[in-house]
Amino acid sequence: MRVLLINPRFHLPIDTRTSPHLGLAYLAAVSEQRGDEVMVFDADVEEEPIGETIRRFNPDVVGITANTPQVKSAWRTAQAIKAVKDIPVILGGPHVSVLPAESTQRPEVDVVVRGEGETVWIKLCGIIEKTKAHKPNFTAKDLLDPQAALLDGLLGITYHTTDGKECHNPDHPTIADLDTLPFPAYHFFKMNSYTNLQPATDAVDGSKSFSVMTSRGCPYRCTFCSQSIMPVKWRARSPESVLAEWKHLVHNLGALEIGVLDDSANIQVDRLERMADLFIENKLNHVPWIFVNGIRANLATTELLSKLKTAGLKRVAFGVESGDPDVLLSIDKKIDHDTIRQAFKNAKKVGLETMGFFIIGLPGENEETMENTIKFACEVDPMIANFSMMTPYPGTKVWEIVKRQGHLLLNDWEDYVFFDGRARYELGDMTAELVERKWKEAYRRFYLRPHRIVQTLSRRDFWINWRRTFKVAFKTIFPAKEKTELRQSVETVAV
Ligand code: B12
Ligand code: SF4
Repeated sequence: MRVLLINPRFHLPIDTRTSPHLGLAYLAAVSEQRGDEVMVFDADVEEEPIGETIRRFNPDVVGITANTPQVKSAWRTAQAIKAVKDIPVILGGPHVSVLPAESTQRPEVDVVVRGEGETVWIKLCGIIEKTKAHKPNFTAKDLLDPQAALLDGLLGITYHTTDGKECHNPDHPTIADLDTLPFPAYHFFKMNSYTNLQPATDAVDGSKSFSVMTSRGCPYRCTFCSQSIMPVKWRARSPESVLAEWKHLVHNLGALEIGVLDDSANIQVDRLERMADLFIENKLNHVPWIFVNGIRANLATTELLSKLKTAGLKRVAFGVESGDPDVLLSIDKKIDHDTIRQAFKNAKKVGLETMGFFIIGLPGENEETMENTIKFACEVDPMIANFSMMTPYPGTKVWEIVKRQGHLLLNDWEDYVFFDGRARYELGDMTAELVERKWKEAYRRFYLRPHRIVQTLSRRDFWINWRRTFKVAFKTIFPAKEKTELRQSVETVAV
């Protein structure tokens, strides 16, 4: 079968980086393994209108990924496809996994695959292929025909039959052994069109920068986190499987940096230690790698971090979220500030770069708690501090709290991003004005401290990326007057 996988276009309010979509890379790999002819259409880097691609490639089935701000673009893409050819259009990804029926009740969407996608996708493609073989004039409608009941037994999907009945089949079990998955199929992506995901090294472009997932899921349930796609059960690949992928990336694809995307990479410390040993034994530790997401601070010992550094780790991130003890307790992060302080100290002691994630505007916040977060960020002083404006994604506890007690200021999925400087809701005394002011203040106060400015200006990658960095900063955090002054002073230094 000809299979088309799509990442629909979505522009964040700031100029972010573009990297190949790992979920689609896995789906492309399992489709290829099944014997399908695969094409990936990443609208972020494609020039051709989707209708043209459909005419040219003539797929038998289309899969579209959708997180919350992308879902409307996914629907528009599905409409454009259906206008050319009535083929099955399948949606998957974080947003539609939580609100599947919202999509399947639309005529342009046939089926939603909920959660981890590989197994269900393959089974669904098998059903479509088999039906097509017996029915030369097959259309997407045949798949949803209640008489034919083709999808009745397929777990993990939601669809509306042609007579309008919503079918929400039970969840599909997760993949028990992640080592059985093929490596992500990057050869279907236009690798030269990407930037690196989160720069670990200077001036490396997307064709040499790769993402790896060594485990899936997270045993925690922080109230703000959209953990809908992957279940509570944490599953890890064996160190040997990760090593094999690492070798493939370095030796076959020429990787110059690697980002580990796990939600909770260090749940099993001995697994990470074994991985580190293997990287060292196999002389792969010259390639720098980073933890893109936070690792658990309570398990970040000096011994572990030091071994990981020898294995090539360059940067480690910790999800701090709040500097206020009560707010930290309320979000179920199950960590305390002393543990976080110690983790940053350990990382700095062994010479790792550090990154901290902070949130402004969690439920229960007021000026004082936000102030505590800014102060704590300055105290632990990571090399990169990322302050997110709290955005309540569907399926999270915060979403429920805001719906019940607050006043949501958003009514368009395309606004569900956290970098555009606008508050997403008001709750009790927490007004939009307060959240927006403190969010901007957080960036200004953290990055405009004198020692911080000196540190930033002395980094080579800052000078390589300074135009982009300033464009982002101007667009997001600085008021007009400061923008002009800052631009003038930096441009004077830069020329
Ligand atoms: C890396 C990452 C990014 C990268 C994206 C890189 C890329 N091109 O993919 C960057 C930094 C750019 C990014 C940005 C954003 N991200 Co992000 N990101 C992640 C992260 C950490 C890993 C994604 C990943 O690779 N997962 C591993 C793969 C295997 O899983 P997957 O992509 O979900 O795909 C699987 C299933 O979902 C399913 N599936 C997915 N698509 C499809 C399609 C079909 C047809 C089928 C059948 C199945 C299927 O099958 C796949 C294989 O099992 C996730 C957290 C997480 N654990 O997933 C957050 C996450 C996806 N991001 C999230 C958010 C909120 C964002 C932003 C909106 C944040 C912002 N800035 O405002 C933006 C949106 C950007 C955009 N343009 O749309 C949320 C999404 C919540 C939601 N309801 O939408 C997540 C879940 C984090 C969280 N826990 O809250 N992100
Ligand atoms: S924020 Fe991190 S620790 Fe908390 S639920 Fe999400 S992935 Fe797990």
